[in-house]
Amino acid sequence: MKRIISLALCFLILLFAVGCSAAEDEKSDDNLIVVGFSQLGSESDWRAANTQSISLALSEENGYKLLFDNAKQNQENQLMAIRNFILQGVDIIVLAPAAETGWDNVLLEAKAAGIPVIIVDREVSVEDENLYMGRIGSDFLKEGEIAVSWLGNKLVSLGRGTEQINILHVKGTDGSTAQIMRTRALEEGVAGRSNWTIAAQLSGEFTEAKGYEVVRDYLKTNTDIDVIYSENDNMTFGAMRALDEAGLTYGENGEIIIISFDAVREALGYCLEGKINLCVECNPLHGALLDQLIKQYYAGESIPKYTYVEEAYFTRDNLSLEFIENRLY
Ligand code: GZL
Repeated sequence: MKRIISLALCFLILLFAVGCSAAEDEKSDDNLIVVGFSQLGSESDWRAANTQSISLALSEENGYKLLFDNAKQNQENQLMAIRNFILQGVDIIVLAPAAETGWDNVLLEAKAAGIPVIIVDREVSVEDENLYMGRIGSDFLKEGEIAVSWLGNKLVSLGRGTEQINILHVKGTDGSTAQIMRTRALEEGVAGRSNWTIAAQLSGEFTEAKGYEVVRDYLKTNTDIDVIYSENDNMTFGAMRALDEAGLTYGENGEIIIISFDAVREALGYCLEGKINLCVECNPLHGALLDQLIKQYYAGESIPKYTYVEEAYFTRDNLSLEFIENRLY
C-alpha cells in the first residue's frame, strides 16, 4: 500500500513540475515580442550578413520570438509571408523589400490588423508613408555619388581626365532601391561628363552567377571597356571570372578599373590585392538598430522615421589584412 502512495506522490510531483514548466514556457512566450521578418532572399554575402545581424539581435535572450521567412527574391512570396504573419497575430512585422513598389495593399492589411511595420534595407514606395513606422538602411544615392566622384578623381590622377571612357554597368535587381539609386548616381555622373559613356547596362540580379553570365556574354562581342561599375560584390566576383576567361586584365595594374558596392570581406581582400579598385561599403548590420527601435516603440518613445547606417569606402590605400580580418562581414 505504501508503495502505491509513494508512486502516486511521485506522479503528482512530476505532474506539478511539468505543469509549472509549461506555464513558465507559456508565460515566457507571453513576455516575448513576436516579430515576423520577411527577408527578401539569400542572394548575396551582404544578404547573409544582414539576416545574421537581425537574427542575432532579435533573439529569445533579447526578448523576441522571431518568425523568419526567406522569399527567394520573389515579392509574391513576401506578400504571402506578411499575410501569414498577420494571420498569426505577430506583434511587429519587419520587411526587407525586394522591390520598391507593390506594398500598399498588404501594408494596409497590417495597419488594419494593428501590426506596426518596420522596413529594413531597401525602401518601399507607398501612397501613405504612415503605413510603416520607420526604415533602417543605407543612403544608396550617396553610395553611388561616392563611386562616381572617386572615378573622376582616379582618372584625372592617371592623366585620363579628358580621355573617352567606356563604362560597363552591371545593375542589381531591377526596381530595388539599391539598383535605382546606384544607377541614378552613375547616369547623372555620365550626363555631366561628355567623355564618359555607358557602353551597356546588364542586369546581374545581385548574384555571382548572373553577374558572370551577363558579363561573359557581353565580352563575346565587346571588349572596349575602361571601367566596370558593378552594383554589388557578388556580381563583381562573377564579372572578374568572365574577365579572366576573356584574358582581360583589371584592377590597379590592369586595363579595366573595377568599382564594386557592399565591401564584404572577400571583396576587401581583392581590393587589398589591387584586383578591385574601389569598394563602396553598404552596411548590412541592421540588427542592433532594429532591436533599439523596437524597444523604444514598446517604451512608448517616438522613433525616427529614417535611420541611416554608417558607411565608408575602401581602396588598397586604406585597407590592411588586420582590418579585413576584424570585419564583422
Ligand atoms: C543593399 C542591398 C543589396 C546589396 C546586395 O542594401 O539591398 O541587395 O547591395 C543585396 O548585395 O543583394
